[in-house]
Amino acid sequence: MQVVYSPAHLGHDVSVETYMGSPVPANEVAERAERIRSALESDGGFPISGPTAHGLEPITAVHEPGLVRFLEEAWSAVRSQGIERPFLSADTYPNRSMFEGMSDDAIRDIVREPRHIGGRAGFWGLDSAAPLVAGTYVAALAAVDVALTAVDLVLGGERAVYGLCRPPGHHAARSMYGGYCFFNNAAIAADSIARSTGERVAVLDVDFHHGNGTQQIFWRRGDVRYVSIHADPDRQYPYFLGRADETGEGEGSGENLNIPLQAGATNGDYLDSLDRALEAIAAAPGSVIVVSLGFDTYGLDPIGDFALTTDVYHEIGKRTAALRRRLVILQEGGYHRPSLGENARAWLRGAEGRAFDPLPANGFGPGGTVTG
Ligand code: SP5
Ligand code: ZN
Repeated sequence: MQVVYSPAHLGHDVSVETYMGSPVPANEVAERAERIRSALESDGGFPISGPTAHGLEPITAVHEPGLVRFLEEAWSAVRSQGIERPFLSADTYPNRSMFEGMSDDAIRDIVREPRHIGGRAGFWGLDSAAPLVAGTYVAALAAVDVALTAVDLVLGGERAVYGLCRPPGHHAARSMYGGYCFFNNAAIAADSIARSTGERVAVLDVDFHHGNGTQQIFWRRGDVRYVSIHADPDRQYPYFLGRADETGEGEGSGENLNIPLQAGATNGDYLDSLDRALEAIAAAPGSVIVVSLGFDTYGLDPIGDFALTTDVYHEIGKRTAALRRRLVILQEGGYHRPSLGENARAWLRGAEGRAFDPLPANGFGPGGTVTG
């Protein structure tokens, strides 16, 4: 299987993020993508090539131009405003209750993007745990190019291509970044496929977290079906979206399927949900699936609470490919660094119909048997 990768992600790296206001070791670090790249290189079956530049048009087809401008200017504004911090994170968010009692018209007239960069980050940001640094914008642009190059290869005849996107994308909405995501790589890919083929597209999101950004972008669209299996937002980020009763509106009515799962979800629980998700995808026409692939469902993930094991990723890839649609597979989260390479290799080999073939003595945590 062809792999698309760009070293530009290396410019977006941090050692610390904040969790509920306190500094904690960063989760979404450059080492993640390097672990995956090196495991795929060692496998020998995954030729890696660089992305081609696709410009801003496919990005602004999905994202508000003001968000793009903010991300482009943010780091130089941090410096020119004399803020000596290792990364940018919001100071103040426009909580909706700040405007309680004001009409929508009044809000539109009065509330605008401020000049202070800590306020600007609050205006465009979802949460305080998505640090932005000097190389973030260039890395985020490259991740989109990785996704769109994977799209080109698939539309050019490849059956499945893996885009090693970093930073990830599925929490980024039309006018919002957050959750370690800046541009929504999968949504940009799905929108681009829908526009260039005129076909319907499905997004299958198997990251541990709900892809609130992807859901928001396609909420009213009938041409892109979004199906996600994730931690119940009652207990996990992004907290405010991801429930089963969110099904879309207007032309998008019935096109959004959320499958929330309980803490401790096992391989068997997950495969049952996957079969439901795949049924929903098979029920709509279309020949391409965009996969938002996260490994934060792994049992040892530091921020997830599911119990999946490496062998189940092979099975998930295999069942996804069994729909016999073309696959644009894009990397999202997954934070247990030692297992990332093997988990990615297992998933992608499963999708290709190759045997699991785990590396000897390279199991992490409890072994597991696929059930269900
Ligand atoms: C792409 C992706 O996976 N984004 C995830 C963003 C999660 N942000 C919130 C992280 C909350 C971490 N909770 C730590 C709990 C430690 N016990
Ligand atoms: Zn995630």
